[in-house]
Amino acid sequence: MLRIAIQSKGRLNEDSTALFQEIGIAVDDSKRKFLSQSANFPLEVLYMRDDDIPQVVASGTASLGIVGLNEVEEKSADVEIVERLGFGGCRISLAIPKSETYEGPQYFNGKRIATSYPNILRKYLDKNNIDAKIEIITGSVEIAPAAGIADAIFDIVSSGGTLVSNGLKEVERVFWSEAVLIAWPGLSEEDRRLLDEIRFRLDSVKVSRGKKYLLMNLPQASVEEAVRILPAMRSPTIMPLAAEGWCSMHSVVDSADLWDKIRQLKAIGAEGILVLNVDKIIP
Ligand code: PRT
Ligand code: ZN
Repeated sequence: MLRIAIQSKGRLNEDSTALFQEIGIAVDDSKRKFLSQSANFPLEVLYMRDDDIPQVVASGTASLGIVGLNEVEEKSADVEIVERLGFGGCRISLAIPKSETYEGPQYFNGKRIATSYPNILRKYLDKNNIDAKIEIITGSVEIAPAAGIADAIFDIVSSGGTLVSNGLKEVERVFWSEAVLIAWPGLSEEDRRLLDEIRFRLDSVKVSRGKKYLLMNLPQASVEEAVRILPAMRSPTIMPLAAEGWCSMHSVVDSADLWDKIRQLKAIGAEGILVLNVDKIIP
């Protein structure tokens, strides 16, 4: 039985649970439970605070975990980073009161910096030969300058709204993070096999993200041109229509190219174009 630790509540909880659903693993939500077992996959979900996840995976108490890369880095956890999951994106940045003049990292010499990420900050300061004092604060770091506890902060930023509403400006972006799937390096052979199955399913979800399925009617004479416009995975599917000289063509395209492709296809006579969402792609 594979055990995976995920955040019990907070920013990563919903996306982590949704990911199980996308890869067809049924799990209860965490509202009442600490531990729950999947009904259709040999997987047990352990719900906990994100700060504790790197450690329980490094010790093998859980075989897998879903957590922000920032927590893994801060705890220097000895875990395998299996996959980036594409949600929970953020950065950890240095920010100072917006009225201050900033000319470079040496600004921080002799300053006090409040943060919940002292280890990542320490590395950055050492690398840049900056002598600053780190004030460790676990919550509401952004109020530290106004409260006189520190001159600057080193904290997670995503939209930047929190900094602005606290009269701060972001001056150095130090660390980029997103949610990652992590694994205990000592996994048994059986657990590794289950992890491979999870990765296989995750990859099919990833491949299908940002893809659209296109169906259209096309004059037979335009098929060659349409194949050039729509390379698809191997080649587009073409089926004859009852109407003489027409066929139906199916293909998968990147969402980013969708409107460009539609314009080109209309120009060669495509009609009745249908655009559908793609749930999974198994290469
Ligand atoms: O209770 P528990 O310890 O499990 O949760 P937590 O309160 O420590 O963490 P939580 O749920 O806030 O965040 C979990 C993870 O989400 C973090 O470790 C990051 O990997 C990721 N993440 C992504 C973020 C953000 N975006 C984010 N914006 N974590 C925190 N924030 C906070 C930030 O601290 C600041 O207060 O949001 C504010 C800034 O947001 P903007 O949009 O105003 O810039
Ligand atoms: Zn936390």
